[in-house]
Amino acid sequence: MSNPKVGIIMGSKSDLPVMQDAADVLKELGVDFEITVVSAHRTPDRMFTYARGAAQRGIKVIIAGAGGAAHLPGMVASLTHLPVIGVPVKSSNSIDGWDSILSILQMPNGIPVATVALNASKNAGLLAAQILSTADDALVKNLIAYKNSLREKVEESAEEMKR
Ligand code: RP5
Repeated sequence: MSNPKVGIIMGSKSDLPVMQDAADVLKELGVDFEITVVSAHRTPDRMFTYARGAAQRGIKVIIAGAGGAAHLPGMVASLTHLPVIGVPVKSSNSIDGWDSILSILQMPNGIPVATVALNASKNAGLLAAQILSTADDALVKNLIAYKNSLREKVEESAEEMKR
């Protein structure tokens, strides 16, 4: 995309099936994003370059997903002033995902990562859009329409159950 405002990164291509939900909801809301693989452990130099350069390239929010010893969100947060949203990914060799959750959630004071639920990259995308909407009235309208669509679905379900 020409002018990405959200950077979606993940520790491995194997995280993509989970992280795709963030991309999909950003697309639905009309938010430009970029998406790539950055591994804290396998490509530390790439992680440094990405995190240090993101703000200068116009990125406003970073969504970082990783599984296992999921150090990517926290390390990226340590390298940039941008808000970082962490997505714990339940990888194939994980201990029910608790490894991913705790290694993203338990950040030291001073370096926050906004951690969403296990595999919940859709909420990460929505949260990124909500952060951007504080300075974007058009995006506010799209978010309100999105929330209205959720409400309508629940109301439709309630009506169906009456029948
Ligand atoms: C983490 O290890 C990745 O974020 C992924 O969730 C997990 C497994 O990676 P692969 O071995 O599938 O590349 O770094």
